[in-house]
Amino acid sequence: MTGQESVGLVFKNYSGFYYVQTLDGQVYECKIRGKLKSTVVSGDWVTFTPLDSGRGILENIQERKNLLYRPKIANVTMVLIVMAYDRPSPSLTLLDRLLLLAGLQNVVPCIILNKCDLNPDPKAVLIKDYYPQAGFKVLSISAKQQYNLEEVRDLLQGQIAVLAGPSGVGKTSLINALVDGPSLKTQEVSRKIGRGRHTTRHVELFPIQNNGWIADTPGFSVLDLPALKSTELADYYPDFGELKKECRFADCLHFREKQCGVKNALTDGKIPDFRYNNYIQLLEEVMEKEKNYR
Ligand SMILES: Nc1nc2c(ncn2[C@@H]2O[C@H](COP(=O)(O)OP(=O)(O)OP(=O)(O)O)[C@@H](O)[C@H]2O)c(=O)[nH]1
Ligand SMILES: [Mg+2]
Ligand SMILES: [Zn+2]
Repeated sequence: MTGQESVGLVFKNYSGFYYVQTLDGQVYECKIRGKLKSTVVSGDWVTFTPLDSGRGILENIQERKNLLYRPKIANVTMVLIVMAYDRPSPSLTLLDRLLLLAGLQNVVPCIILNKCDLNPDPKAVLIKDYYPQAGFKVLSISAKQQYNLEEVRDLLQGQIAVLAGPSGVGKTSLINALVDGPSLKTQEVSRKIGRGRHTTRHVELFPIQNNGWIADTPGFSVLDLPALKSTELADYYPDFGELKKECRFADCLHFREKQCGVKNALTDGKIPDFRYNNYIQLLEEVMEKEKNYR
């Protein structure tokens, strides 16, 4: 064994090799040391012993800030929730569910409206009109026409980000558009496994200029909620924040209670019906789960 240990980020794990990039941009193909029992995943910061010709031995995993399960990836700081202007028409229920999940994982959500080269579906218009004032970042982009990609790159600075959203909204197209040029990963993938694109079996983080990383995910439409108290659900709604002060009860669920600030805002049209209805749907799901914990 030669030299001292180095620190780097695991960005890909493929057929027993862990690909680690150091802060100065060197890439090492690492094998795992036998004593290391826990599973190493993409997004893990690790210490490793560099060997010659770009190889290394992975020694230890540094403490994780979080661990997402779908996709399995560590230390995620941001999720780009992608919906399309049209084709497919946005799912507002999935959007609100993903925003809640991001909040629960302590990950910053950004809403990306892709395909802004198309005429917006009415639901895309609702997203553009409502979510910025509700406290969420919303960006209109076109992966196909390379519109507003600089803003996405800026967002990703210093982040480990994952993409989320339904199938067909353009998540993979966005990665391809962001990670242009002779990027290390495509060369590596095609050389190693003889295919142009990665498969869904392993999670790969792709480098974005200025020290950001992003992972692709296959599209999905339903996600389980982790354990959560019904009284805490509204904490994940920044748009309910001020309104809650007008609720009569401190533990108001904004559901069947009278004198509720959130329900008043609904009546006044300050909270749109769809947003409130999605909240109630999630609330009922949380309450149903709560029963099982008792
Ligand atoms: N008009 C238009 N079409 C786009 C844009 N971005 C992607 N598409 C098209 O949308 C379709 C789906 O794109 P993908 O990138 O495969 O979508 P995805 O979200 O990765 O889908 P899954 O992998 O199934 O989850 C493709 O036909 C793309 O060419 C865009 O900005 N504008
Ligand atoms: Mg895809
Ligand atoms: Zn209330």
